[in-house]
Amino acid sequence: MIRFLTAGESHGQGLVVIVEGMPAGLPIGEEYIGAQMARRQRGHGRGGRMKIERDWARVVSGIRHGRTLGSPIAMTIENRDWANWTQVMSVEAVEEATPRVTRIRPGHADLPGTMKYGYDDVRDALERSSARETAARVAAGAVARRLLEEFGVDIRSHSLAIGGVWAAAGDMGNMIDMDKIDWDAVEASPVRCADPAAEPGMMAAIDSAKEAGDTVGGVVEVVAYGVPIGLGSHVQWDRKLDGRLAQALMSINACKAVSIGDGWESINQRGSQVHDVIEPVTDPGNPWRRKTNRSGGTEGGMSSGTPLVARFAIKPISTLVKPLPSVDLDTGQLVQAHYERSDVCQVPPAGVIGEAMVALVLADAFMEKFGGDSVPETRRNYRGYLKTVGPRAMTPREEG
Ligand code: EPS
Repeated sequence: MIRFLTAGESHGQGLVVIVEGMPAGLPIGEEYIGAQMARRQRGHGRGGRMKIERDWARVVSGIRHGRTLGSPIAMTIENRDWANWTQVMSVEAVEEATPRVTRIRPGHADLPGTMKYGYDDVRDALERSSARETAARVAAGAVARRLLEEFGVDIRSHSLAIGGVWAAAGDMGNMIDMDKIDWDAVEASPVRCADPAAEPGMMAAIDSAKEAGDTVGGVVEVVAYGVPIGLGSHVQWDRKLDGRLAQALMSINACKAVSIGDGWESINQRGSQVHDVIEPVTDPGNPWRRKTNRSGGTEGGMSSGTPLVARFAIKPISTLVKPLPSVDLDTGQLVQAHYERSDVCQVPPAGVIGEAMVALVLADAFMEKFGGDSVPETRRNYRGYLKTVGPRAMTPREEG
């Protein structure tokens, strides 16, 4: 079982993450994790904070001489901005009065968080609910990604839509031809878009929202290639891989919808148009090929062996330069919502965060299926299993 926990407030000293359950002997280091974290910091529509931060996960435990030990991997990520917040975010009680946030932002955790925890300062809710926390998830996800790489799993993402501008390939009802995506171009794109024709429109949508003191959302697609057949399970609701992916992606800040494969598009079609025909097996080493991948790589709550395709929607960020009318926490009277420096669009970083969450779910399902306390042991189990997944007449199986 691979699990992780994060800690940290947006303007506190930093973030902390512990990843547990990684097998021993996995080659990894801070450079590898840092490269993933740098990807999260980029993107058109990011605000001033990303100019301050140089996100780097310092490994405190669990890795020795460039290899995992099998023990919990603990990492810390410094908030450089902390230097500007030492009084406001002081751990110890402070003498001088700290200005309180009382103007509630609709759409953020401000109101329910403040009511639930009995706070008198909205900052006590907004600090932890900030998307700053996703830096820690990307650090954890990098470790999971490194494990999956050892087994040929490659996880990518791209922006399908931003501010109402859709990538042509993302036309609802048509699955993208994954083989045609130039992933290097996606990495170079300021909006992480695979369609160069849509990129200027997406950037313009961000720019015009910024000019208007507003924000925009969009849709991200995460693709995982090389996922073996049979991760997850059909036998219990909480073991279903698609359900676990949906929970993980929905937990990303500002995420409002998740779909797998054709998802919402499939409701307008007949069954014969929706399911992926299985082709006759000519190569037992590469069985169960499909003509299409409308299912997005899961059937019955398990991976089906085709690329895993998950989409998720990110709403426009709720912190607005031109704030919505709201109410004051103390008086209940009409005020303008609080404005605190923020981003105009979180869709490009959301792709990197989505990859991290998919990696963590897949790595967990992978270790559940193959087990092992060291990478060689996991590899033996993995290879042994793959020998059994062809057509029964072509795949001799060991006697029980
Ligand atoms: C973020 C850090 C935050 C925001 C953003 C994401 O830093 P600050 O509040 O100091 O600008 O830029 O958070 C949000 C969009 C949000 O709604 O909370 C980061 O590290 O990604």
